[in-house]
Amino acid sequence: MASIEGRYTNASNIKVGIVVARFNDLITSKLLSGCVDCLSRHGVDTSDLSSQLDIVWVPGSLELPLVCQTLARASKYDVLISLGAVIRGDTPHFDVVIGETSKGIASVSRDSGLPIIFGVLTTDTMQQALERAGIKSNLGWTYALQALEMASLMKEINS
Ligand code: INI
Repeated sequence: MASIEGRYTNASNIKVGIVVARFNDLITSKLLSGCVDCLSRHGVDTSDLSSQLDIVWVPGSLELPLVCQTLARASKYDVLISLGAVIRGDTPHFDVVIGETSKGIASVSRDSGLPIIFGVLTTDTMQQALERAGIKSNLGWTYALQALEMASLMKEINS
């Protein structure tokens, strides 16, 4: 029997791409800083000259799938993290934005075989989003941990 699982160590040899939406930048920039902090504390070089981390900004969550697909096709990354914030109170087409974004990212991940962490916060209010982006905890940290685990797991399975 093989028991296979991802590890959080050896992060110094993985390449991470983060795609982050500017829409609701107050939230997404906090998710991004939580993400980068977690990656850095696990050994990923997050300096400006790093060859381990690229950060790509897009206008809104609806653009995340296309840019994730483009990065996946570049075959440079072990894992991608998509970051966005869709807040129900602020948009009548909330369901369209979150539905298309989540389906798009899942489809790119399956089609490319590259793990893509779904870090798009979906909340009813800005207050709830703020609580998940730093006031209480920062889910950006959790998304980065999940990215490290999945990058490691896929390497293990494919080795
Ligand atoms: N994009 C978001 O990331 N979050 C939102 O809540 C949102 N709202 O409210 O509409 C949003 N819209 C922009 C959308 O993602 C695209 O950038 C835009 O439609 C251009 O294609």
